[in-house]
Amino acid sequence: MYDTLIENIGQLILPAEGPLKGDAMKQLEVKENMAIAFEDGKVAWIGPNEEARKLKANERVDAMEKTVTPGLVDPHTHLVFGGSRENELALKQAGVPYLEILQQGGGILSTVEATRAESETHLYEKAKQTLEQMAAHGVTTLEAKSGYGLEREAELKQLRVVKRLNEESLLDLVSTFLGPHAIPPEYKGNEEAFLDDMIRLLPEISEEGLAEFTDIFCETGVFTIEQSRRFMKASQALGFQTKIHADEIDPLGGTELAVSMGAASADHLVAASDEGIDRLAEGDTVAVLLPGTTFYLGKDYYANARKMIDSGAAVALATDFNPGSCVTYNPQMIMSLAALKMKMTPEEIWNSVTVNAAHAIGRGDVAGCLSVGRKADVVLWDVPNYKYIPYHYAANHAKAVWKNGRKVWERRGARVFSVPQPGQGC
Ligand code: IZC
Ligand code: ZN
Repeated sequence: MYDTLIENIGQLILPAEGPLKGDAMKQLEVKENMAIAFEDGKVAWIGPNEEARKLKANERVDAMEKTVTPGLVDPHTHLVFGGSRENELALKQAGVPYLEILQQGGGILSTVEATRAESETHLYEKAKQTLEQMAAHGVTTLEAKSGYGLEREAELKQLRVVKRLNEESLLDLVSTFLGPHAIPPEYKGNEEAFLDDMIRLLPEISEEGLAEFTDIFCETGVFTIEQSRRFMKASQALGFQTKIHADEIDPLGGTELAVSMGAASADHLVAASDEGIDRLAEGDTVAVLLPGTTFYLGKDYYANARKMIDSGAAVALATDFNPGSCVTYNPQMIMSLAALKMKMTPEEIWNSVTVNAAHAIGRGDVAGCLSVGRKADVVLWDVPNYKYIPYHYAANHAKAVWKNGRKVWERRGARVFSVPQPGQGC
């Protein structure tokens, strides 16, 4: 007797085990007329729909010939923060660049002020609501960064929120310490001392199990290549895996640095050099692309996903959900941008939000693929086929979402036709 059986699946999407590099990203196994069963939180059976009829299950779900995929993995989010930055929209409209807003003490630094001022409980409650929305959009595993504290207590506060969300929610969160995210005003002109402070936090973060990864914003006016290398080395010496915000705006060479340091991922890469892209193809670093950010910053040039994939790199996609440069937690929107702005194919896109996204956060063995024995992290989409989601943009196509075999979200239809009023009968 299975716990749950999803029958009558039109298309079941089964990404191959990864990480998938280059041409391997162009393949995607699509099986028609299928069924899938869960038991004890794991996938227990996958087979043709006609064989499912004789199986017994406590709950039977009719997929109505729609599409089923692994739960989405979002490998780059700034989930926990105080406040919001809608006032910066007018500055953006006036053409003030993102880095200039930051130099003026706004941008990341305004979120730092709001985050420092928030209680841990408030931050938790706010992030919890976002997490629920992420699940509603098909996300079952995600990465979450700190980086809006820029001082010991406020950084630890954010990391404790991520830890608690991981323990108390059904979703899996992977925690990243992004202490070197900006230079706080009190350290202006004293960047090395600030970096030293962030490095001094690493042992405590490691001992308390508050993060698995570290990250640094390597960008003009923020942290240099040399500072990034120093931080990554210090992180690795304590057993952290590393990530880097690299070559987002200016081509500093963060992509090359990431590969040479064996980073798990290099993220953004809009301005990555040809040399950097060649290095990605040779190395094990996953390129995490964030087209939602390019879109939101109003830029014309997107990361060169085509060249990366055609050269042999492993590409993943993420939302970059944050209050300043990408205010969406909907990976389905990112999938449309990947298709329209980066010319990625539907097969490449699905591999980028599942198997490769899982590898970018060290979860390739447990997330992003579906096979017997793996976690039952599954989404039933209200779409006829997998190509439909990038095509029909900015909607939420998720119909039901399971995490470890438990339904964490289900769409309830709007009541806009013939709503029976109490006492009126049906
Ligand atoms: O709050 O602006 N790029 N960090 C680096 C961000 C964007 C987040 C933000
Ligand atoms: Zn980011």
